[in-house]
Amino acid sequence: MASGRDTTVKGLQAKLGNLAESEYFTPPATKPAGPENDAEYAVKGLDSLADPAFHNAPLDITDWPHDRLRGFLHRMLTIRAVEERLGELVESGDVVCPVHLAIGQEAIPVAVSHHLTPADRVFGAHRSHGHYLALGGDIYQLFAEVLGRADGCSRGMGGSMHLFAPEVGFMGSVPIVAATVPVAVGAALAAKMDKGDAVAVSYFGDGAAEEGVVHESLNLASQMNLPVLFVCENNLYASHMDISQRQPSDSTARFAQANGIPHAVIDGNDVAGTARVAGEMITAARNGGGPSYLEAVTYRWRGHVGPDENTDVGIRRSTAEIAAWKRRDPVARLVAAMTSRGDMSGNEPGAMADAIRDHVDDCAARALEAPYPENSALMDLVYAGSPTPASGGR
Ligand SMILES: Cc1ncc(C[n+]2csc(CCOP(=O)(O)OP(=O)(O)O)c2C)c(N)n1
Ligand SMILES: [Mg+2]
Repeated sequence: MASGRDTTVKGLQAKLGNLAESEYFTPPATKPAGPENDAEYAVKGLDSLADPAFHNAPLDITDWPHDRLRGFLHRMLTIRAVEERLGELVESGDVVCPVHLAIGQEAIPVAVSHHLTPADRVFGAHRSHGHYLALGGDIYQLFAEVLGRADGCSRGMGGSMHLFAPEVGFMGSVPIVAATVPVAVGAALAAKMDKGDAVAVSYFGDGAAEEGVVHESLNLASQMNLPVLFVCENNLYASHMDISQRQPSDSTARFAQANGIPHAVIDGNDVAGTARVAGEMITAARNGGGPSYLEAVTYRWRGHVGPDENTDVGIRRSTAEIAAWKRRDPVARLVAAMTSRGDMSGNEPGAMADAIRDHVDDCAARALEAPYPENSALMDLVYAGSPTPASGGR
């Protein structure tokens, strides 16, 4: 390195960290005088929803029957067990594709999927294992996909960030940030033209909300009154930068407001509350009410990519912050509410988690033994007319 520049990944990450911590990304202590200081133009923030000291009590489950809540718990535990196992497989070197874990965010897709059927059209992005699993996507095929095996849900050609399970309504995830948002709007237009009651769902992050195409999509969906639910999983980070360094408000719902779309900003770690609001929005979309925007505030326990916690790259996340958010654990809060109402006895949640982990481990073990695709399959699935995973069998 004649120039003395450090171009290693660690070096570049250190540089990114320095830049991100520089004055350019430090929000002003007081906002400059201007229309944004007028009440009429006030930009609402997340307030206590972004503070893990709040919203960590047991959930309000008053209106929810026991078996529904058990179903929520089972799905959330499944997502967590799968992602923990995937993290181990990254650490052991068995998984070589980038893996973005959503441990801590499980409640949102479980709550939303509760109201969906396979006729609906759901789209995700780079952090979508939970979106796929919450709809009932096959666990073995997910492991096989992330391990690059021929049995994978995308035939082992896509890896963690290209999941596809049309049999449960999951129409695809794509890691180009925000790329599936307009595709979901197109699917909603198709659903409307079909004159049925199917809806589209678009999951995206707070970082994606900074992409221009999201704003075009919101505008079009509003103007055409399309049956689409925008679900912004606001985990307060895009890669290694906190939202306070990227946007003048930590809430993205103002973009829906600007486009005349009904919106709600909620605790995304409350599966019962999220399901209640998502249900109202999806029902409205099915009945011709057009689009809605659900901003669900949450936090990912692991780093941007891979199993570690990102306490040493980019904007370093403090261990205290991570620990505080773990006290807003969507799983533990549901368990606490169910046990205090008498829905579950002391050791039942643990037994359920153990049984799920056994099944997940079995799926992972089978996937590790599964064959890779043949080299001759490389050009399959590239052009229209080639066999698709849905039609070509698995
Ligand atoms: C168009 C585009 N720009 C940048 C990236 C790199 N990138 C991948 S994920 C990500 C952050 C996304 O943040 P957010 O939408 O909040 O989702 P999260 O990772 O928090 O779930 C970025 C910038 C990309 N994949 N695509
Ligand atoms: Mg984010």
